[in-house]
Amino acid sequence: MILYTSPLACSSAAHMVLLELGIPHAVKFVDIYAQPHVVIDDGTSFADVNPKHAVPALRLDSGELLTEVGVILQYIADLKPKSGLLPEVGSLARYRVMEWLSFVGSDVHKAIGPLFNPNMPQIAKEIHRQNLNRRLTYIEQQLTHQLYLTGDTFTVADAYLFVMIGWEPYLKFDITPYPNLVRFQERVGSRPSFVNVLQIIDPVLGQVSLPVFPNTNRP
Ligand SMILES: N[C@@H](CCC(=O)N[C@@H](CS)C(=O)NCC(=O)O)C(=O)O
Repeated sequence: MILYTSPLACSSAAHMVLLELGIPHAVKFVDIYAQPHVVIDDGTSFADVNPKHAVPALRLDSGELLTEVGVILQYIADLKPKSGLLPEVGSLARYRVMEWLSFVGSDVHKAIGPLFNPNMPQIAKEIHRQNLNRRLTYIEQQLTHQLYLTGDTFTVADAYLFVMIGWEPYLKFDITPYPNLVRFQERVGSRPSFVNVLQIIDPVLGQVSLPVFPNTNRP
């Protein structure tokens, strides 16, 4: 299978989980900061791969394309059902992970995403930051008595949240008021799968346009 991903993007969670589970795969990097988005190694149009124009996209061995972070994470985890990254089908524990995937996807990810837009008025960014802080406060409470979102076991939902809060230094939202979240970030960031993702994306970082990420572009 082939994972279409972009350095530092939400798709890094899928990349991390593929590595975590040791699932054979190829990676194609997409410059989502170029308009239109291009697949870096061959310069082809990413729209021809995914008409939604977004990473992650997973090309399955059957040739079909799977999209949407939360679904791709579940698909990958289900390839190694005993890994514990996603509880078994039908269990309440699985619905808990899906509940978090949905919350991180719709409430956290989409509160942060607009902060990347250099044309977004400050007042609108402030509203998004307030919404984000409300959600981070909830997560902080959740992490008071447990190591991960659903308990003391790392799941795909943790990988997704981890990548989201990794955007913090670039986007001028601050997680230091949330000590449990900071510890969560340290804990997940020390997993070999994440260290491995960083090593793999390092040479690619210079090849993407990254117009919004650098601190100089902070709002
Ligand atoms: N609904 C999609 C959204 C994914 C998404 O927002 N991807 C961002 C990177 S984190 C992207 O590719 N943005 C480029 C674009 O939308 O043009 C999902 O859940 O996978």
